[in-house]
Amino acid sequence: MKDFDGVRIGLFGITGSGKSSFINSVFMALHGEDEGPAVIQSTGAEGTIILEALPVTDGFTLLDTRGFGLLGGDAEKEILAILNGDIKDESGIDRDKTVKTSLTGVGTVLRDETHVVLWFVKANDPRLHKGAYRCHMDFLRQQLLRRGIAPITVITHHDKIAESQEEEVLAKASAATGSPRSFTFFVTNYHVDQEGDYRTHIEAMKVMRSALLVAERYVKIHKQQEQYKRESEAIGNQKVTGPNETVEDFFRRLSSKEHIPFDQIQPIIDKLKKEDITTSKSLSDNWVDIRGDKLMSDWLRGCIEKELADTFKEINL
Ligand SMILES: Nc1nc2c(ncn2[C@@H]2O[C@H](COP(=O)(O)OP(=O)(O)OP(=O)(O)O)[C@@H](O)[C@H]2O)c(=O)[nH]1
Ligand SMILES: [Mg+2]
Repeated sequence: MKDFDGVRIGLFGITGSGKSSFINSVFMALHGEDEGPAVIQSTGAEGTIILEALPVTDGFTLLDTRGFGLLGGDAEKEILAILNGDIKDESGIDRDKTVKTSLTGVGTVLRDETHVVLWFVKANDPRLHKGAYRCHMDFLRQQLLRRGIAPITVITHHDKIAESQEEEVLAKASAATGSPRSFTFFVTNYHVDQEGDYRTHIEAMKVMRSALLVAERYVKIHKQQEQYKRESEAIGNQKVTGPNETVEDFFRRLSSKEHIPFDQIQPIIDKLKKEDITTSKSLSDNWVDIRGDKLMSDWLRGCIEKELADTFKEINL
């Protein structure tokens, strides 16, 4: 792709959760180096100070971010700015200044965005066990959902917990970040007391394989949305947006407006067609019967309702 530099993988998580160490684990596994390029925390010193973009190969870049004590207004905004591509590298962060970024992710440029999120959690972090972590993640979970980004959770410090605790830690971490179990991984990074071995390599590579799969899917969907947008702009006013608009066109419009991945919508379109609902007008007429359908999340239901109301507002007058 001409307008595309490669996949951008964002690493996020509270300070000390092992983001930089993980980057080094990846570099060591891929390039056989004795140490990686990322700056690790040491006693009395801060870890990652700024955002660091570390190209691993031509195809992908790891974005090492500075962790926060706990998530809050500024931290959330900074993460959104990195997700949106409004902060692309170390030159972009000045914590004394407010970053301007879109809350909804509208108007972002695909090549600058973060295409996949690795969320780092420390297996022995007491906040995970007290449930504080889950509350703090609420806002970001919603934001990632809106953008169609499925976060991958990396539970570091695997060596610090007993095997009997694994199940509980896995359940709590995946609930906090919203990653399914299949996207939640344990990792023991290289660290001072323990030289990494082949297990660290394998764990790091498993995470990277999933990250690249998720990123590929994200980029594909968003490319497709950009193309739909261009096409519908080209067709311009010729497009029927009134009562005869097809359900496909209605959902295509909604998908590019609200950044909804089209594959979340396709099953709904298929079902509507089976029920002979082929235009946005018949969707509107039959909405009372359809709105309870389990294929729709509450958020998507709200978006459809709003769009139907907007579409038929003028006609009903
Ligand atoms: N035992 C153990 N220690 C680890 C592991 N991963 C990281 N560490 C140690 O945890 C500390 C913090 O690791 P970093 O990689 O600097 O954490 P970070 O998330 O990059 O921190 P910030 O840059 O401040 O956000 C360092 O002392 C690492 O050596 C692990 O899997 N097991
Ligand atoms: Mg760091």
